Amino acid sequence: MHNKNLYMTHNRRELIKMLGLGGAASILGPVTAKAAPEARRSHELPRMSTGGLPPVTIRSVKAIATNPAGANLVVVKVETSEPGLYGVGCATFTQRAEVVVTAINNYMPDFCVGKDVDNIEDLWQSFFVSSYWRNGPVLNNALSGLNQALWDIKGKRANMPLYQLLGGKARFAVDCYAHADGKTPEEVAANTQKYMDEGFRYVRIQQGGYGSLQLAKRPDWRDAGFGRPTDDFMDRHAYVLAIPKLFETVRKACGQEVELLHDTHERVQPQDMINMCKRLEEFDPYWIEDPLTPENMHLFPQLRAATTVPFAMGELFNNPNEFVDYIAHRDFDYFRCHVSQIGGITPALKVAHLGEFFNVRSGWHGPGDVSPVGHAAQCHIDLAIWNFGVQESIFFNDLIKEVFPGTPELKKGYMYINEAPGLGVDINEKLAAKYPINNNAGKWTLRGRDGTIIRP
Ligand code: GCO
Ligand code: MG
Repeated sequence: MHNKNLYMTHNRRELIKMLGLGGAASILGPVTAKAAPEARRSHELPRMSTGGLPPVTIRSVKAIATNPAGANLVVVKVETSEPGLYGVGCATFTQRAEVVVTAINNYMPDFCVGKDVDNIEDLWQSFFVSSYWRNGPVLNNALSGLNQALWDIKGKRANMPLYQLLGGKARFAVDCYAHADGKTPEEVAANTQKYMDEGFRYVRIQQGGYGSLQLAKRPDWRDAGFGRPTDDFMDRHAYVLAIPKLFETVRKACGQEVELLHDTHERVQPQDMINMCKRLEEFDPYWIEDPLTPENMHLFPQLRAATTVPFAMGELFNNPNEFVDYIAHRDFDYFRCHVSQIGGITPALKVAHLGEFFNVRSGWHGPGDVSPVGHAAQCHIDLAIWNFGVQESIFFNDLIKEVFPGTPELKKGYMYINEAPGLGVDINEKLAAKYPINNNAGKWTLRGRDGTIIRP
């Protein structure tokens, strides 16, 4: 309800509906071209957009950062020359949120103000190369915020939910997985059963988070005073032996039907990965996630050839082109893009469509460090693409829903967006400002037995 009232007050669109497109253009043509004087620089001719109406141009671009539930979230708000018409987009890089805010506020207004909101691809391509050096996590997140906001505006101007512009629904709702954890396999099995009882068909199982750190004894480097007390220690051996037992216990307790996922989080040596996956095959995992670090991708064909376990890969990829070869060689079965890390909806659609030709399906990254705007964006894509796999989901608490009105709903393991125009999610700036971001988003310092850094 929130979105419909807000956006339907615009005289422009009602006038168009009343008069029908053609008539309006002839009436409004010359007058409105003057509507956005600041949009036109001296050497630019007046531009006419769809249906002969003057273009709606970008009036302002700004970052809104907030941390209402423990994760730094950043969204971009794009306001337009049409009063009350604006869009929001996710630009969340939680570990370096402040730098993304600077990139947005210091570089985007000058680049975007006055430009036609309709030309999403042109704005993506031009901002993408505007820094000459490109494809880093900071600038791609900033670009994603702009890009998602423009798609939001496009949907509002068309008065349609975004998935309609992407081709409509290919399924009735978005199947999601829940996260079951626990100190022991029995505890994880009990939590898995709980999610199954709530209606989830897919459950990701972890024993003590990533790398099962609680299984590790006190490492020698701590006694040697090496590293910091806050550094984590992972015993790879304990982990590689524990995960097959975890799957065995959960399968015995919860049955064969539930789809079980696991995230190795790039923490295991390639050879250990092969051995562990071979021992997991009998438990029919739905996917094993990020089995290799981005630095070890050249070993994927070897891993792939050694086991039948399905793989999901890529939340750490920033460059959308990084997916091309591996998808074309079918080295993995699910692409795990963090949509804002690769630059937003526009590149995500391209990765998804590429995947269809090689039967590689989606598994967009969707933890707590994706804002509800970002969750909605990938939900719209999930509804429209054919090669949908499964969607990572989180439970949004009431405060998050207040800060982000229109946040997608999770029911019986399905995610539902609301049918409002655009992305369907807004941000309450006043409330968001009450929860400032911080820069202690985890140091990710993980060490092996002798203190050697493990890439997390
Ligand atoms: C996942 C991810 C996350 C990341 C986190 C980093 O599969 O959901 O691995 O949990 O660790 O997004 O900030
Ligand atoms: Mg992951």
